[in-house]
Amino acid sequence: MKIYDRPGFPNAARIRIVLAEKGLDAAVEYVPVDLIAAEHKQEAFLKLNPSGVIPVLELDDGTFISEATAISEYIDNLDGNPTLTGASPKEKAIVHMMQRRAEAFVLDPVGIFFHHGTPGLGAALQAYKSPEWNGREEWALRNRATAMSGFAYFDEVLARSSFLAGDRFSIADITLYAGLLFGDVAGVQPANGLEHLAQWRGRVAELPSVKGRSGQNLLPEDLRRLGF
Ligand SMILES: N[C@@H](CCC(=O)N[C@@H](CS)C(=O)NCC(=O)O)C(=O)O
Repeated sequence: MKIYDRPGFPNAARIRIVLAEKGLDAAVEYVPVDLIAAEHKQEAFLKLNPSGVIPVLELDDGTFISEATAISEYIDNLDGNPTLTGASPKEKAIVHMMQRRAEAFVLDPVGIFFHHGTPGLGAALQAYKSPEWNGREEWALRNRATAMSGFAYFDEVLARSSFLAGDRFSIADITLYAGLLFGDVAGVQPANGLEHLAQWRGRVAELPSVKGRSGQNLLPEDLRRLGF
């Protein structure tokens, strides 16, 4: 299997955590995609994923699978013992629902704010993003507000259960965790006092599949090019 991604990007981190949870990191060859040079918007990459985003999984038979959730489901089911995407029909449905909420309430709006309300990944990629228009700033700020409400919503969920979909760590938690990492970079952070969310984040950060993984840090060369 090959994974096309870039270390340190939130959707790349989702897959890297799934692979670590399943003990499959060594089974994968990583192919770096230069997001800052907009490599993922060029024809060669668009043939792999017409959405023009990473991550993409390439199977040994040449099949390309994109969308972090689809890739996660594939990896989780490979050993016939899904632990991150639900085992029973009810668990699967609840994980799916909460995962989608984590995307829609936090990860996606943080991404919109990052790309449209900040300089994002720089000039080369900005050319592929939305043009300047009068409503752009308001749209970015609305998405930041959506993410802030999402943080509060998940704080309430986590007051009632250990993880987003119940007692078990799942891809829903991984998506929200990636959203929080992305939020740190984009300047969209939970309000003070969301204690359940903060405690959950601390617990997730300590998981062996998450803790100290270099794949969660942006490459130094990328940081330099972005002016950090
Ligand atoms: N819905 C996609 C989102 C993937 C995504 O947005 N990936 C980011 C990197 S974390 C990306 O490629 N961004 C580049 C861009 O937006 O041009 C998924 O679940 O895989």
